Amino acid sequence: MTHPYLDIHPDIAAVLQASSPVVALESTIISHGMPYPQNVATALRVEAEVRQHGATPATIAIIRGRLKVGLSREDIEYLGQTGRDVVKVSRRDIPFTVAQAATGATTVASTMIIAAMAGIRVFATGGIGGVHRGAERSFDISADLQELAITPVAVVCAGAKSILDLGLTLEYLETHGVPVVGYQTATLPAFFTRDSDFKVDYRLDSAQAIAQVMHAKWAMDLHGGMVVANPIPEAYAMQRSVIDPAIAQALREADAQPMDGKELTPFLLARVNEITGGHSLAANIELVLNNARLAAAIACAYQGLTRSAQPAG
Ligand code: PSU
Ligand code: MN
Repeated sequence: MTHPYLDIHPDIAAVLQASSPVVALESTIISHGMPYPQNVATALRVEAEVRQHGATPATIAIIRGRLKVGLSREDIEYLGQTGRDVVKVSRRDIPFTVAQAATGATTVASTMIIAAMAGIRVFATGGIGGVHRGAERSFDISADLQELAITPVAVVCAGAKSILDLGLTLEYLETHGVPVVGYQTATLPAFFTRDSDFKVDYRLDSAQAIAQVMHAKWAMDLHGGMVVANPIPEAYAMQRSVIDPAIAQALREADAQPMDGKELTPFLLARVNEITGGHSLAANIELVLNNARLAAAIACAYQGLTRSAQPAG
């Protein structure tokens, strides 16, 4: 749990020491996933939601070269205000950001790495990266998927946005032995919508059942993570007839201009937000809060299981 490059906020360190539940949260969703100032407000609300549901939130980023588990309000405000000008840090970028004492927002992949270093097993976000449409030509496959293959953290998300090729994303995860669990659903949710044309691997209906699978997986040293796909609450779900054309338009625009690998996802996220106006942003915020609640419940259940598995004394 200690590491020369790692700064765990003292409150979170105490909670981890006591084997109490902690939920990791990422920071690229703040800088690159939502516009300011809603991104900052949402980040703070998500932390509060985790707390209200019995776990301690740990928002993760790299601040002046330190791997931070638990951000200050100023850190969150800085990441939100600087937005897409903040460096987006995935696995590849971590050593450079650290060596150069720079500040960067962590993606799902790099947040998983830092969470695992700190001993945190549950992580809540909005959507994960995946295999992009046209990947057979572009080779654009998010490093998030490879991270899920090797790093032992359960990622609670609302599925993946259909800016991605959902079928190929599932195939990739299957190849790498990453289970995709549907929470109270047998179909893969597609972020803004509760379902898609694809099935999840397993449907589980309670946080306890999900925690039992995590516990079994890691007790057997089956390395790697898990995707827990949690559909957006019915009241905030969008119509496919609204969101699909917006995504199609954003993809056409992306096709028409040269773009660096890591710029594509932030571009698509921002354009979909702009094209659909406030509607998709409101949906986005609600699904993240919903994931924070489920992640907190899973973290509580998981800690209960690890405690009872420890020998008394
Ligand atoms: N999908 C979203 N919102 C996000 C992201 C993805 O709906 O904020 C962010 C996450 O941080 C994710 C990253 O890890 O984008 C994936 O980027 P890439 O496709 O370049 O790997
Ligand atoms: Mn990519």
